[in-house]
Amino acid sequence: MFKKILIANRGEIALRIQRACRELGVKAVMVYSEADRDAKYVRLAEEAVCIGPAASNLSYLNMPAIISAAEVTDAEAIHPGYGFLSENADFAERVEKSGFQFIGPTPESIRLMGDKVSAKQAMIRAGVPCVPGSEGELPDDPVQIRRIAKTVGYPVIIKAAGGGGGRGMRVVHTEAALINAVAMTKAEAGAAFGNPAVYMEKFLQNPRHIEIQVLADTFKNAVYLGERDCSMQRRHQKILEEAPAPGINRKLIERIGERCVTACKKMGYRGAGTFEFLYEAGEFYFIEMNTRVQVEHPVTEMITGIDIVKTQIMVAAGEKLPFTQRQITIKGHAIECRINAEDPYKFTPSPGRITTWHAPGGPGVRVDSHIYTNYFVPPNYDSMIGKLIVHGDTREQALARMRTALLETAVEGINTNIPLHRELMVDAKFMAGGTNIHYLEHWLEQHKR
Ligand code: MV4
Repeated sequence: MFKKILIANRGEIALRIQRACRELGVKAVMVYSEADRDAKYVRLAEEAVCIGPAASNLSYLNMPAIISAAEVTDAEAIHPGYGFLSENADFAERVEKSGFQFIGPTPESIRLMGDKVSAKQAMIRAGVPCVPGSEGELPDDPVQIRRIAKTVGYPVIIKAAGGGGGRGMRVVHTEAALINAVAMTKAEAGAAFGNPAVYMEKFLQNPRHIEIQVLADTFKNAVYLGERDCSMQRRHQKILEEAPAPGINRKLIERIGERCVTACKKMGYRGAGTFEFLYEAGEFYFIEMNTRVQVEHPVTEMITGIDIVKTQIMVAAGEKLPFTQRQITIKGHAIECRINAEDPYKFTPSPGRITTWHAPGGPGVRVDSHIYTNYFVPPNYDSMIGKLIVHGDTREQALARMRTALLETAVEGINTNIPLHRELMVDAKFMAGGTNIHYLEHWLEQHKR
């Protein structure tokens, strides 16, 4: 095992990774921006290095500053967390060229999955079901583009190869709008991602967003840890997640999970990964793969008892996965509410000083947060200040525990989205389970105030 690793992130995930390091007996070096000097995980760390001013570009995205911090502190590996540099293949490459272990997949895997066209082709080769569409990048010839769209059937969606997470896509309903939409998406993609390549898919109108968590080691072992339902979102920002996904046939999940494992083995995948699917009318369609630990990983940890962050570090250190697929069982139900410093209905950010913080507790309640009374939420970063995770034997018990946890939670001094979560936990349709990716936006429209 490593003696020391550097954590190249901030906020709750920096604390989460630090906790995993302590459990493993690994020393953690924290890096922080000037805005994060007073962070709890910086105080708790045996070592911490300031890597620049508040602006992310100059600190958490500053590759030379992070690699220098690893050099001066004699760290052996770098954990990138999520966001920032976590899915930057060039960073992973520079980390390894500088003699450090990148805690994540190889730069080649990150690059393969970062290009959504090559990712989809890899999945087709591995037998993972994908959304019907163009075979690879769209050609330039308008005649051929129209022919592909006719075969796929309208509506179609044009997506940038360099996009992902909802960036660089356009829905097309008619042949009349097709060629212009392709040109517009290509132009935007060229400007935003430096890659004008686009591809086409059948546009699914009312899907759920279901994702499969995988873990792989460097000995060609890979497992899946069941699925998460992340359909409750607004403008591509998830607000709550749960596992397992309500009402989906377990045999179908097993078949898809096994395909994901096959794909990992075929591409020599290492570490934690997430296969994102759209689920509609009883079928799964792969859309993208994330090559990092995700915000919502705790719901999977709660239902499997497996520590995903610890396992990421272990496989990066060259250890074998300490469990086989047969040893992985799903127990009960977990729900995560993301707590954001924002107006609960207008979603405008609400940075500032937290004057009161009371964390909830009790059976099956977990709080992943770096905040404390008197903590100042900086305006420079994502508004998420923590996550409330509950586990229960059944979904109903998990819902009841989340209602209690949200009731017990007190945050004063800033606005948070806790009132929205309290309403969703008693919403009849959410309680019934299985709401789709459009549900929250419709709900907000009907609950305008
Ligand atoms: C789609 C789709 C419908 N049909 N692809 C948005 C984020 C990116 N990961 C892919 N996205 C979508 N791709 C086809 N063929 C609808 C979405 C989509 C979406 C997907 C997951 C979660 C939330 C979403 C919100 C709007 C659109």
